[in-house]
Amino acid sequence: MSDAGQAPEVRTTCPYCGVGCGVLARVAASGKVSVRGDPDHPANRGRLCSKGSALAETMGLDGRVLHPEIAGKRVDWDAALDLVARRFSETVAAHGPDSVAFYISGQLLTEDYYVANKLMKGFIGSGNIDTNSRLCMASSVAGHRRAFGEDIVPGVYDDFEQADLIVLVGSNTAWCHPILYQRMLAARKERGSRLVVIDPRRTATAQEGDLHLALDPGSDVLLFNGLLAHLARVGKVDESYVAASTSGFDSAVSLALADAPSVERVAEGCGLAAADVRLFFELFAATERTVTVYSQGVNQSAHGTDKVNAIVNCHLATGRIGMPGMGPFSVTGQPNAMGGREVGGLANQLAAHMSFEQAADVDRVARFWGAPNMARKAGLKAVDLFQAAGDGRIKALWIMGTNPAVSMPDAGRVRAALKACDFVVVSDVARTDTTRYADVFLPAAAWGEKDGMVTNSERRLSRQRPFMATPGEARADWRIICDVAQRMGLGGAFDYAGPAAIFREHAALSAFENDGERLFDIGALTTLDNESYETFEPRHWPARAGGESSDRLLGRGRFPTSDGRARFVPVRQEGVAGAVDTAFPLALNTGRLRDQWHTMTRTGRVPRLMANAPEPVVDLHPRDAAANGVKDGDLAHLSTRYGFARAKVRVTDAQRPGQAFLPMHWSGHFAANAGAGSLSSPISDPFSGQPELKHVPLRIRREEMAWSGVLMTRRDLRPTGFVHWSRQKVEGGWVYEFGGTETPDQGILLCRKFFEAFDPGRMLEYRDRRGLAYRAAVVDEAGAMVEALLVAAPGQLPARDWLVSQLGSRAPLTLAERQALLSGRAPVAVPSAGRIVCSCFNVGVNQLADAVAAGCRDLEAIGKTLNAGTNCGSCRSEIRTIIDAAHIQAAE
Ligand SMILES: Nc1nc2c(c(=O)[nH]1)N[C@H]1C(S)=C(S)[C@@H](COP(=O)(O)OP(=O)(O)OC[C@H]3O[C@@H](n4cnc5c(=O)[nH]c(N)nc54)[C@H](O)[C@@H]3O)O[C@H]1N2
Ligand SMILES: Nc1nc2c(c(=O)[nH]1)N[C@H]1C(S)=C(S)[C@@H](COP(=O)(O)OP(=O)(O)OC[C@H]3O[C@@H](n4cnc5c(=O)[nH]c(N)nc54)[C@H](O)[C@@H]3O)O[C@H]1N2
Ligand code: SF4
Ligand SMILES: [Mo]
Repeated sequence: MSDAGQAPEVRTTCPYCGVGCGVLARVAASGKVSVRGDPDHPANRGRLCSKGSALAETMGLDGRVLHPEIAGKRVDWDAALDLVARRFSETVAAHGPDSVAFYISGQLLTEDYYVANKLMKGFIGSGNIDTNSRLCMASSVAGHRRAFGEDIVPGVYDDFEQADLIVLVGSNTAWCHPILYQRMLAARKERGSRLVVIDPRRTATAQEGDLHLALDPGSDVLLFNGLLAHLARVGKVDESYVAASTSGFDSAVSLALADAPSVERVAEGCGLAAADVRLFFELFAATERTVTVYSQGVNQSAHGTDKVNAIVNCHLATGRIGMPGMGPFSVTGQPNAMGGREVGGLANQLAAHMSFEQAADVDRVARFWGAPNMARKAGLKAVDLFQAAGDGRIKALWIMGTNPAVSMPDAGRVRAALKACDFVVVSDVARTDTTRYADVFLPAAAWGEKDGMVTNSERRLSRQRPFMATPGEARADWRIICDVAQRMGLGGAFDYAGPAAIFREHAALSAFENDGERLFDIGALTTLDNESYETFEPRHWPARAGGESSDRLLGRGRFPTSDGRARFVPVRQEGVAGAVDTAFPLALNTGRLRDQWHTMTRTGRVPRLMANAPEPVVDLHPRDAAANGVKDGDLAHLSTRYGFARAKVRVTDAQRPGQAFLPMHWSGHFAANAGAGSLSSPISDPFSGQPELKHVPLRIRREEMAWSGVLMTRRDLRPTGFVHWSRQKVEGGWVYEFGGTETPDQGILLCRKFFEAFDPGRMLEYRDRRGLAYRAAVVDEAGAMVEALLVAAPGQLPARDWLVSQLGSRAPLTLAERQALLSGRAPVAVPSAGRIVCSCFNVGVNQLADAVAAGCRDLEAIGKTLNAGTNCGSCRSEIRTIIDAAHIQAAE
């Protein structure tokens, strides 16, 4: 009987991005996990992207921590929970509620989030609970509240299929919301809609666009002010809508006209061609069904809230909001970023879309919770919160489901703060750069084990359901939080039978004394019994008790402001935060790669997800590479006013002159010093507190390396003492790249330390006479290769594909192969696939180039020959680039 027949498939939701795709997961009797897209889930209708399709490969216990620890030593739950409760209680008693804080995450389920927020804001009595959504969504939340009076995303995903124009602003949708992007492309094919991409880089998304505006970093307000002024000039303002449903139009337009008086001035200020700007303005003006999608290029900015309002102003002026195919659309990043906003997880929000600014709201939440110590004012936002932990104002900090030692800007200072803080608790599923600073580690249940609700970008609630037993002593986050609350003497308010009970309370709070005042109302779900919670089908909010539920919001009706009108917010283009100067002449932008998720705790352990971008790389324009004396493949030293990092250089004209791009993903678990957070600036938006992660002045130089090495091993090692290392997961083990500034001799000595653990009888070694090259290998009892090490002058390392393949094969070596180990040459010619482009079918650049040379001229032909690009579609734009590059070469 096949594995597949043995266990039922469980319907759950992908734990990565905010698209919120439905997943069907199953564990076979053999323990093998399989996943596929849920054809009935409305977000993805059966499709998954590269990360979602590789979920089964992340389910092993590699890297998991399954027992509580105090000071790095295993303890039982009672000891850990008692200590956390005692230290938090004592600190509050001695120094007041504002001396403690929680820093939580959009990885948490709604129920976890709800109880964490209730504990801090209602019972400890402080607003000091903030979340990584501060780095992610805070500007959109602030912009929505300024314009609509409430944090509302008006649209739904169907709008992407019903629009005639989609404007993507600061969003690399092809890589970061791949299934939405596929839906947009499919719709474009069908209805001929246009795609405009506004991003300083030529991203995979921009490559497919009909128009790419590679604007100067941070100049979005000017562009959208220019658009508003243009709409006013050409009579495209919907006067009756503006009069009936909005306020503040005149002042917004006069400021826009002053800021952006002509297309030419906009073009000049944004670094764009006037013809392109005009084309965009005309398209927008002429197309009723327009959706403007935005994410981190807008939010992660010192002027992020103004960028959001500059965009929203244009939709209000045209009345294009909340109608089919129309509206501003902030796409969320994390799986439950939206759920976190519902429960009020940000330090300046209250639960259920209520706010600290309204005394009645504070009072209402306090009464609902029966809260004895209701917080009355907003708490510290992430950047300030870590600052306070560093200078002793926060004395006890509990971090859940996020890795701030890597992902916060000015991360060096955040690590120093974690070290300085008296008491740090970390709930995580794995060991991370942050858990190193934990006085107490609490092992949480992971995806596949945990049970609860998430909400995606289009306000659709879906269930995450367990399909595996929770291993070791790991516990669900909501339970850990309630366990601590109980030990703090708050038992009654935190005594839940399970997530369904917490969810019902959350639903009840949303409807409590809510007579249509707050659009976030899921009162209909207050009566979900355990069974209907179990079988819950994905649905949008609002879901009012007894009322009609709707999908789109804010269409031609009232807004949740005091006068029922939406507000235009007059905004002006400000200079970018931290201008470049002669000391730091480049601008560093940071963001995401196609196949990695954040700090790589899961995706970094999957060989096929590591294969597309195996090491940290900084992208530079050819002009800047030349001006700074670096070439393609060199190791570069990057520094900003906040810290430094090292990465390989890739020279590409996808970057504009003056700008560099470094992915945000590499933590200390994957490279020596490649963290973007160590370079990024903590300067934040004054309204949202969201830091400027997309722009920081940078200087770059070549790192003079004297030797380089590569270690292929089955072991999961954390090297120390190297100037540079990074590692890549492959089948059967890991490949470590090393580089050093010491003499080659010393480099060899450093690398040989890895082999001290092995019986010399199992080692084969070769050293060239001049002492510049060294090769060694270790075989096991069966004669299969366990480890191999190559050291040579930079650029002189022999090919390693064959050696790497030996880690996966584990077959005993023949005599010829043993000799080959040391010669560094494969015993038989192995055609190298090259860097992997299609991670679903493991197809590399070399194979693609061969196929193009053999006559494949389009994606379809490539798909037929190699399968590449036919599953998740995430690689299609890269394949197109390879085809186009071959054409250009052929034409020359
Ligand atoms: N593969 C993958 N997907 C993910 C994630 C992941 O880690 N990996 N994370 C998820 C999360 S939490 C999030 S928040 C989303 C983020 O999704 P995105 O926002 O799409 O991702 P980023 O790469 O951070 O940034 C988007 C783009 O903003 C551009 N940009 C920089 N400065 C400016 C500017 O001044 N103006 C404009 N218009 N654009 C600018 C950058 O060049 C970049 O291409 O992705 C989600 N999806
Ligand atoms: N320079 C730069 N920095 C950035 C960004 C950028 O573009 N540039 N983007 C920012 C953005 S938008 C975001 S969202 C952040 C993301 O940054 P982080 O939140 O730090 O990223 P993750 O790696 O997702 O961290 C999640 C952690 O939670 C753990 N975890 C997973 N599931 C669970 C669970 O169920 N319970 C518990 N307790 N733990 C769990 C994982 O093991 C992991 O350690 O990074 C931000 N930082
Ligand atoms: S687009 Fe990919 S990462 Fe995002 S939810 Fe869907 S499968 Fe998961
Ligand atoms: Mo995010």
